[in-house]
Amino acid sequence: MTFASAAELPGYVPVYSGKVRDLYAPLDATGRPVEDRLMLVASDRISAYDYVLDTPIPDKGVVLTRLSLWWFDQLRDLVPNHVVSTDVPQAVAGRGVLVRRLEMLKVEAIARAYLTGSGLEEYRERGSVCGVELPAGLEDGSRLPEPIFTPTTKAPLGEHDLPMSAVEVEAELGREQAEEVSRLTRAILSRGNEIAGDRGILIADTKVEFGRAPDGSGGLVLADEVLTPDSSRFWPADQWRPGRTQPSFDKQYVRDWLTSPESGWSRTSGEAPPPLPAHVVDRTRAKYVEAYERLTGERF
Ligand code: PZK
Repeated sequence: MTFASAAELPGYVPVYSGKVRDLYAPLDATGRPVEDRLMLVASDRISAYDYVLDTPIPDKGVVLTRLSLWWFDQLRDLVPNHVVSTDVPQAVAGRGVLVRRLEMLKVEAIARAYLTGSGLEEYRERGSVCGVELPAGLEDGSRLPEPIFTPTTKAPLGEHDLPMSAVEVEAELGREQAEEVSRLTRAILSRGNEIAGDRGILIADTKVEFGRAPDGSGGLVLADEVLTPDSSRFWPADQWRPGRTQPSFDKQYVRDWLTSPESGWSRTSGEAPPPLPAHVVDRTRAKYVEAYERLTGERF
């Protein structure tokens, strides 16, 4: 399923469909879109190796929505957020959130606390990441001395985001706001790791999105989802061992099965991955629930 049909969501019109989440505009009593609100809906879809898989993970949308709402609370003293209400239609109960419609910044705000992925590649080529000089001798999974800001462009769906230099971010946002986005993004990841570290999860990096009120009043507002395993790399703290690819807290069973002979699939085949077997779905669902329960201390 790609899009909950309009028939299932009376009073809302689809605005945009992402890989695993959808955006709707609420309609007023006269059938016109309410211009200052949106509804964000997290689906049970899961992506791996750049594909959205055919097999949903039951409750993933609800778990990640509840986790994001919990984080917004934990971050309230750092930055205001876009959440208005969780009073949404039954069809998206628990995974839909009504939010303030903002003017979104054209920058993907990424912070990294551990070195991996494209940050590691850049470090190996240049000894720095996004203009930040780093100590020698770091390896895949090394903890950075402090979180660094590594912004990217927002590429259209299906394309990959590209790194942005400090000069490009300043050209887009102005110096003051660029500095504020960098400071807040790093502070969000620091706070995330202060909380998660005690609970057995490392947050290697995270992507957040900021907006501002369309009338120009007020400052930056934290939008989208925050510090979920979809927007961040979660690693199990007890398996952290720099010098190798770290296991993913949530997606490791999916990746292991897809790349195993049992799946019959090859990453390089260009073909879509096969449906997941029930045991992989069950164990993956359990990892999302475990992340939620460990972090929040609440039963799902
Ligand atoms: C907004 N996205 C990304 C999220 C998707 C796509 N508060 C807001 N105001 C205006 N625009 C957005 C938001 C938020 N959040 C977010 N694109 C626009 C996105 C979820 C599902 F399909």
